Amino acid sequence: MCNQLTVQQTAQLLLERDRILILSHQSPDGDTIGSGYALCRALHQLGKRAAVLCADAIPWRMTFVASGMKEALWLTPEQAEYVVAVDIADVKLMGSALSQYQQPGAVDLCIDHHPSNTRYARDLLLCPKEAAACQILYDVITAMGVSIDQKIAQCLYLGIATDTGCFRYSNTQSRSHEIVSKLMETGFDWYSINYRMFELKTKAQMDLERRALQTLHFCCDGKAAMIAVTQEMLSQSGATMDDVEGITATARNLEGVEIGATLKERPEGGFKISVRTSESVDASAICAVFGGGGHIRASGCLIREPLEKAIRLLEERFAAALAGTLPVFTD
Ligand SMILES: [Mn+2]
Repeated sequence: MCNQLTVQQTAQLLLERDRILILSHQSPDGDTIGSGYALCRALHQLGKRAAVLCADAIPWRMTFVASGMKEALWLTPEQAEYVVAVDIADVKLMGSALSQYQQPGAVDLCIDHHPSNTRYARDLLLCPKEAAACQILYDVITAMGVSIDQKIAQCLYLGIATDTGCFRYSNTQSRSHEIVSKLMETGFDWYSINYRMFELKTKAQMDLERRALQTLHFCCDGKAAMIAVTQEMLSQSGATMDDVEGITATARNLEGVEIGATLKERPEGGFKISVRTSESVDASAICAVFGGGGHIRASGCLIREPLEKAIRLLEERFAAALAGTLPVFTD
């Protein structure tokens, strides 16, 4: 049984609780981390004990969210009496390290913006129209009567900037700018967050990009482009697969290209394929052929074949997709 709550009810519920454990999803992004730490800081400001728990460490670009936390108010997972999940659409996304919170009834409250939320929590504040979970957290924290200081502001900003691609993606709302305008009144340092999140590259990352870009390869009369990232490139550059996040967009954003794909080699073999397409091509239909799926403009799948074979299979599918002869799967 899942109760749908309003912002006011959610704020009221949190005000009545103490010893609150906040969960973020695995491979954390700025929105789940920003939501978690903003809420945690707001609860600390009210004198409540609270902590954030995530299966993975906070990525180094985002570690500022945890600076100067009130350690006396932090708690261990065992001390928790109330569990809140933020920006987590499905319990599976918590990661196997947090399997105990994936049992039915383990999560008391979920605050999320994914339309695909599986309603696993007892109480749910789901606002699928919001560009970022941090936009919902802004409302909840304000409704709790907490005054938003610079530390909370930078957490909320991190989430909104992350999920809107620094206010460039089509999901960016006037409300995103309105909230950020309020946050900026606190005088927090937004420039350094933008710099760390959207501009700064490590040398290893640059080296990996250089190696990967050498594999850039066009097909279908220049209407499709592919880039491969192999395990060898990772070890040669000292980078990780997270460091090539932007490269799929690079292939798709080339002039005249309607299908951009990256082939990322897995340590256990085979390739994880990410496909991005223009309006005229269905990325999920391309990936469905290989047992994958996702969104209409951005999808993924797995191909358990050597690189050359994987490229050949993709080329065939891309040609069919561009010709409009791809079979359409309904699920
Ligand atoms: Mn999000």
